Amino acid sequence: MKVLFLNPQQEMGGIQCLSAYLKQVGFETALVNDPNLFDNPWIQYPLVSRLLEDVDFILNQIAAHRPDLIALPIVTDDLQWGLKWARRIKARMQTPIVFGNVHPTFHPKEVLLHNCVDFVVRGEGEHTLAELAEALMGQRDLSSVLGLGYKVDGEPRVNDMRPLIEDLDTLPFPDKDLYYAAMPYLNHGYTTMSGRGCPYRCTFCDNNTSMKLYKETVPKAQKWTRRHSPEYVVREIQWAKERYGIKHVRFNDEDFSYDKRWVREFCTLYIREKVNIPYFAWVYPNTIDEEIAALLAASGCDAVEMGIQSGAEQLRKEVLHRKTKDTDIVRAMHALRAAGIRCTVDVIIGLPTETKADLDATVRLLAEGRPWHLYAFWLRYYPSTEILSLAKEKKLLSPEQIHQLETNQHTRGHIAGGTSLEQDGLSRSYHAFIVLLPLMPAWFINFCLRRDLIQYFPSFLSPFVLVNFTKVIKRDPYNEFRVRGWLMLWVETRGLVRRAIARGLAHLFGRPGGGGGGQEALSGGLR
Ligand code: B12
Ligand code: SF4
Repeated sequence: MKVLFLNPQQEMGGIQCLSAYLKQVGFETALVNDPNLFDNPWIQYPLVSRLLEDVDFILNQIAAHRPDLIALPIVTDDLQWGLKWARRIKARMQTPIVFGNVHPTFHPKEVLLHNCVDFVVRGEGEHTLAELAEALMGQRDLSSVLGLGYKVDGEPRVNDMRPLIEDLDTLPFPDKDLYYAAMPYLNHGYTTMSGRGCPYRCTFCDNNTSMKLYKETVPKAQKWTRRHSPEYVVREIQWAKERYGIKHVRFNDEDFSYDKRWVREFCTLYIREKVNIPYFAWVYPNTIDEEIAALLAASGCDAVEMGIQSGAEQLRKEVLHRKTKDTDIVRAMHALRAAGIRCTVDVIIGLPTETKADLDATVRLLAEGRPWHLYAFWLRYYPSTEILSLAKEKKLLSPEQIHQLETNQHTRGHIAGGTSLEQDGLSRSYHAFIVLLPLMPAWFINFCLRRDLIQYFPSFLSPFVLVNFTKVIKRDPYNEFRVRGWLMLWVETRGLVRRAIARGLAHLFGRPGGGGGGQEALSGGLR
């Protein structure tokens, strides 16, 4: 039994966990990547993308693997991408298709109503996917697989949720070989997670929705936030260092420092075992004080990213359900700077009920904290989040907009505009100003605030271009995303050009092929 994952351009942590587990229990796995260069959550030029898409190349690769099950990770922004590929695959082969990850977790029936999707996996997928594979081999009944959605006579059936995995240390290390073989540029920087779940309840976030889903549907008491032991994490990084010669680690946990005891143990062990690999982590403002910042720095943490979202304390509390005080945010930024850790902060623009005074408060807070770098995103309303219910309640969205959001026809990414309603000139001026703020001297920011000048800042400037401009000026000595981004663009574009030339030559000289994967492989993979 071979499970093939179709990957949407990014390095997907969940797929690496699934593949490692499937291999551990005796299945084969494979990965085919869709480079999706010009139509992804960051860059959206659908026309260019359609012109440059190499559909046959990807389908041929899939067929060449002769998979028994094709699995796609589907976050909400990728639903249309997933459906497009599932339809294309179904037009060429009968292999069953399963969708997993957040979107099918919350909307299993809607996803199953599409003819091209045979199964959905809800929540953590390791055991469910392995049991689905067993069911396809005739070793168990589909109705017995917790967390699975399937069809009976075309009608969606959704089984009960599966309890969460309690002891994460029982899981194998993520399957990096799978990704590095298909996308060699990813081996610049090692990404992983030291745990699962996040203790907070932000209204715009699917972490909150997932936690609620588990609480409501799994009878046994469930601990949503779980952590690997510090020993496991140190062993994993040592293993990665030896196996891949890694130079930097990126911990993708939502909040690396929510448990001070764990952080103390981890940092002490990381130093004692002489891991000596610098790392990046995401942190939450309440959890950073002088002690934790110093500990993180001593163990090798060189950069963090921290969401503050808005400088308006009341709005943060009432609309976002983030109970952080302004003073905590400023203290965290100062503690990190004093410890020598570069701090990037994230803010969201276009929040429901946000006023000009709230935007001024955000600028004021940032001017006081002085982050090293920052990202300003537009709000993106995801279906099933609390903030969408709030916007509906306050009648901030029209029925058409709600329909578009709930059926996911509206997929502008966070930088490209999100689904904020407040994309008027004023918000756009503030957005552009905030993105450039790390490059401005404090006196200039305060001057603009005092004279109320930000509203006149050019609103036509593209935040995407501005963010990249600030990154050129404030260079991060080791930013795996930057390195990978450029390498990916180079490798994938080169591949595209080479295949186009090969095809042109083949056409000129009347020879078939040139599409990669080859006709032989293609016909072999058709069922
Ligand atoms: C790290 C991260 C990233 C990284 C790496 C991408 C990745 N997914 O690994 C980067 C920065 C690239 C990224 C980008 C984006 N991200 Co992100 N990201 C995360 C984060 C914090 C961790 C992901 C992770 O590794 N989890 C650990 C693994 C073990 O859990 P998992 O991914 O859920 O996988 C398990 C199950 O879901 C399931 N499963 C997952 N995939 C599949 C596939 C199949 C076939 C099956 C059967 C099961 C299955 O089994 C897995 C193992 O148990 C999550 C939040 C979270 N905690 O999940 C957000 C999250 C996934 N991201 C989110 C968003 C919005 C994005 C972007 C759209 C942002 C943007 N506008 O650019 C892009 C989309 C890119 C993409 N195609 O995924 C949202 C998605 C919300 C939604 N409703 O869709 C999340 C949930 C954050 C949030 N709380 O709201 N992200
Ligand atoms: S802290 Fe981040 S991951 Fe956690 S609930 Fe809030 S937005 Fe979501």
